[in-house]
Amino acid sequence: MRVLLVHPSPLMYSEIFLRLEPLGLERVAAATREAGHEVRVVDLQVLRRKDLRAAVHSFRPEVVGFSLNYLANIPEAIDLSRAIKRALPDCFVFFGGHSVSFVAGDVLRQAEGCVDAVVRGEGEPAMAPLLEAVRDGGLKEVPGIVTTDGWGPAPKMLHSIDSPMPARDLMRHRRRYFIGELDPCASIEFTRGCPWDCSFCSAWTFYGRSYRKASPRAAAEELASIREPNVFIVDDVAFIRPEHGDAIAAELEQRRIRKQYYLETRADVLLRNTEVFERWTRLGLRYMFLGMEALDAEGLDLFRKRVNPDDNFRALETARRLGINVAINLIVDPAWDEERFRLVREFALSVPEIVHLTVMTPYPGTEIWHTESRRLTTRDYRLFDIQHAVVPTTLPLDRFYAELVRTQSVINRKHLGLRTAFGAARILGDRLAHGQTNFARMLWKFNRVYNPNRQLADHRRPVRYELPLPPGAPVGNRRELYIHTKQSPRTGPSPRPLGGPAADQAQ
Ligand code: B12
Ligand code: SF4
Repeated sequence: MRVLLVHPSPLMYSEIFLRLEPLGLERVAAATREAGHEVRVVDLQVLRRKDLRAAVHSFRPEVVGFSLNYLANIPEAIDLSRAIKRALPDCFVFFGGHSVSFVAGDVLRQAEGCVDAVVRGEGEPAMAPLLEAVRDGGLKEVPGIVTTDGWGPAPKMLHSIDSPMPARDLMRHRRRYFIGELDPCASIEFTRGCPWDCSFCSAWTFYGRSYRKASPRAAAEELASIREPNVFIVDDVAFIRPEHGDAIAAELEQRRIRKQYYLETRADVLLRNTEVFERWTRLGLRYMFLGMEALDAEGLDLFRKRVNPDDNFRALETARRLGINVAINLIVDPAWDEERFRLVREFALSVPEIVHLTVMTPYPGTEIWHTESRRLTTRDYRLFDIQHAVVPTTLPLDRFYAELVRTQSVINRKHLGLRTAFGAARILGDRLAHGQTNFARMLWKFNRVYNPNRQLADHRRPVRYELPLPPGAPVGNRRELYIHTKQSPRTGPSPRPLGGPAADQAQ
């Protein structure tokens, strides 16, 4: 069959710092191709709407699948599906990906017939049975499927993440993927899942708290096949198992592969497995994202981060000693007042690291979606991008955004000041000389995008699609939040009709 896979547009507030290849969709594309189908991919992060229209008209897909890892992209994907159905009424349109897996039934209802199905969970194992069913019938039997007729069997999990290898060859404009000065930048996955259970995060609920590792040889072979000099390791927490990080490093050393790497990890993992990170600095590890989340013990307990402030600060010292550039994430609680923002600015200016701020947001699939007692002030999907406040703020909303943006720009000025002093000009010159303009654009765009009035105005846009209401009840058994469970696929939730607005959360 002719299958077109689409990744939606980038979210405005993250596009400044990064734009990365859609690895999940590339893996879904690879599984589709392996099942004998003809596949094309349109990534709207780097292509325009008119490119999608052109692909629909020239390729005339029989099936179109959208990747929806981000809630904020759901309205865009529904509108695009409607347009595709208008152009090709017989085309089977479906959604898959992280976030849509938690709100599948609601999204189908909101799409009013322009989306035929949502596939929950990992996409690779679902593609062959799905396409067979689209052609020959039997949709209800596809693992992970949800249609307006009800739910199919539980989603299946990949046995090994070694294959299929992402179909990177299908991506146009690969040079547009970058993260900060790593421009251009590819992505790779060494492990899948996370064994922790932070209350604000859905990474562990999606994978049912499972954790899988690529074999070191497969990981090294994949890295060897990547042309870009820079690589973002997408793992939720890199190098949890030191022997795994070491084994991949050994394979790379043997093959003499050297690139520059960016990864995400936790403070306690960095402290526990320092030698592995040190070994990776010799292979090119340059940047690290540390989810510190809060500066005090109370905040860390609230997010069930299972780490203490001392470990966080010791981890920063360790990273500095290893010469790794660190970006720290802190979660802004909408309850913060001016004094709290001032303290955060003071902290951010006192450390050499880059401090990144995200606004505490209850998402479907997280525990706080169920337990957060503050009422949502909006259910507009587009505002669930962790840059907007979706629960009541202590400060009036305009002052909250003014403080947030002020803090972000103070931090950004510090960052740019440091980079100018220590070589941004050189890096910029080097990238431009190689025709890479992503990093330069990032430096110029900040003030245009980060603007309190703009953020406030985002709340006033007419709303067409809304998130379901959170159930607002304590979570009895946390396994009920999982998308993937360790049960056999046949014993998962049996086919059932679509329920009321909170039906997906009850799942
Ligand atoms: C890497 C990553 C990124 C990369 C994304 C690169 C890209 N273009 O896709 C970067 C760093 C850019 C990023 C940015 C952001 N991210 Co992010 N990110 C992740 C992370 C850590 C891993 C995703 C990944 O690549 N996994 C590996 C691949 C193989 O898996 P996958 O993409 O999930 O794909 C599988 C399934 O989802 C499914 N699937 C995916 N697409 C499709 C399509 C079809 C048709 C089908 C059938 C199946 C399917 O099958 C795939 C294979 O099994 C996840 C956490 C997680 N563990 O999922 C957070 C996560 C997805 N990100 C999150 C957030 C909040 C963000 C930001 C909004 C943060 C911010 N404000 O800066 C931005 C928004 C970016 C944007 N849209 O413009 C949240 C999503 C929250 C939500 N409910 O919307 C997550 C869940 C993290 C979290 N802890 O809460 N992110
Ligand atoms: S925040 Fe990080 S450590 Fe916590 S559950 Fe999510 S991915 Fe795991």
